Amino acid sequence: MEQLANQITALKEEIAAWNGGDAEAFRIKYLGTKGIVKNIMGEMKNVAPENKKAAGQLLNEFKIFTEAKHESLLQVAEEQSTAAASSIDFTLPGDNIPLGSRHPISLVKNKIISIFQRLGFAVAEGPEIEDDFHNFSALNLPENHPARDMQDTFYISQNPDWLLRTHTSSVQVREMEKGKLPIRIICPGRVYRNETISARAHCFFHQVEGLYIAENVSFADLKQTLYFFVQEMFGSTVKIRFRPSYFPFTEPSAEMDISCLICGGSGCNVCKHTGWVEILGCGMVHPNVLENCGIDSNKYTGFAFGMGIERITMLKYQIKDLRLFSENDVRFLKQFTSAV
Ligand code: 2NM
Repeated sequence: MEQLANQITALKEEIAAWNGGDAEAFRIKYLGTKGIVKNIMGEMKNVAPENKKAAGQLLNEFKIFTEAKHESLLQVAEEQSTAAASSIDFTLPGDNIPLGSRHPISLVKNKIISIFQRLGFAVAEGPEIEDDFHNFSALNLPENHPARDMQDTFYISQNPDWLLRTHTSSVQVREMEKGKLPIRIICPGRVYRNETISARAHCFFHQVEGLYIAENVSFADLKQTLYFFVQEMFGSTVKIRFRPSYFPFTEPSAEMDISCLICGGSGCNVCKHTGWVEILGCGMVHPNVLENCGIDSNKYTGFAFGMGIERITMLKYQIKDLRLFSENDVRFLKQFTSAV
């Protein structure tokens, strides 16, 4: 009993002398679940029965003493932090945060959108993870169709039916399925291909695809729409030409070229001395696609087109390497501060 009293007296001196401001360290050392107070409480079982009452009082009083010290340490800490806060001068000017600029892909994408919006096209968006039907089968690309080889992509191991979309046509399939006609939409977005990365290819890029479905839509409507687009995009002197091509989702299909912006058509490195550069693919929507999406192909016709935003941007700004778009080097990005 006397030993316990001496021990408590020594501890109280030690506690009274605690000057460290760290209230939490104090709590852990004395009041924690493995702390000194808890520990010394365990001594009760060694006290003789006639001394139990006195020892209990002593220990209780020690506990209250320790808790009061902890309380005062907390209060000191609180006062100090209030003092620190009130010493902040709110009238000082803030730090400058440099303003970024739009990515060239975004600038060109927004320009394309605004041109088509003036022709009455609405913007439609959809998921980047698609199922096989919306990305391939509905677009007249059934399983084992050889044209699927040109659009190898990344598959989701969780479900073999899921993949990263290879074009935004999948968004157009979703719009056609809704069954609300006529449809006049453009679909900007990121798409994926399983390609070896180089200056001219990447495993992802950005597209804008367009779709117009109504009664009596013709190839002449397609030509006029795209001619308006390139004049707005590249200037009124630009010329266009169409070359026959093949896409499974359109018939007939065509590739559209514009006269070379660099040499004006006389021949240079950019146009490989042909005077023309390819900018997009297009065609009349295949009747199978319309039917796959629940649209009566005897009543409705439509045109569609698709272009790579990177390609248009490279032409517009004379950018030679596709990889620059995704490296995020500020020295590259800050060159595109003004709107196109
Ligand atoms: C292209 C070229 C030609 C196209 C077709 C469709 C749909 F959904 F209507 F079938 N969407 N986009 C299309 C047509 C895309 O990209 C080079």
